[in-house]
Amino acid sequence: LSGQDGEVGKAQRAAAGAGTEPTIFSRIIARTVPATILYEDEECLAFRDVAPQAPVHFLVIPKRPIPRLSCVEPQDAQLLGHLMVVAARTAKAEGLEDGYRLVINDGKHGAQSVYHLHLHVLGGRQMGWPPG
Ligand code: IU
Repeated sequence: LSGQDGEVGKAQRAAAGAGTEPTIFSRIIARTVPATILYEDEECLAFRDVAPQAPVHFLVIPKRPIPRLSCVEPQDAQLLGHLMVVAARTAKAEGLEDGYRLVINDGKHGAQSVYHLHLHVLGGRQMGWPPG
């Protein structure tokens, strides 16, 4: 689906209240909502996306609820680098030796629907370019 009925419509509606309250990802971190967790340390969590867009699709999130990439500050650089290292290590553990795609959606035009910063890692099939 696309437009108002699909992911983009959901994302556009989510943008209206962006970053004002805790999201479902805070509940996944707190284990009050179940998720298939692939990796965890003090700073971040990696878990499978509930609506996978590729044979392997997981998210890497900071435990600190940064709403979106455009909110990050220079002092977040180490954390952001750590998220990418965890993405790469978890991709390797998932067997993605032929490569994968990293995606960060930011805000309305980026079609972000959950306002807790997350890296998407997608793999296990050939990706196209450009993304939609
Ligand atoms: P986006 O970049 O904000 O559009 O991505 C949010 C993702 O979070 C999306 O791929 C959802 O399928 C995924 N997700 C999830 O894995 N578990 C949930 O409970 C919810 C969304 I809500």
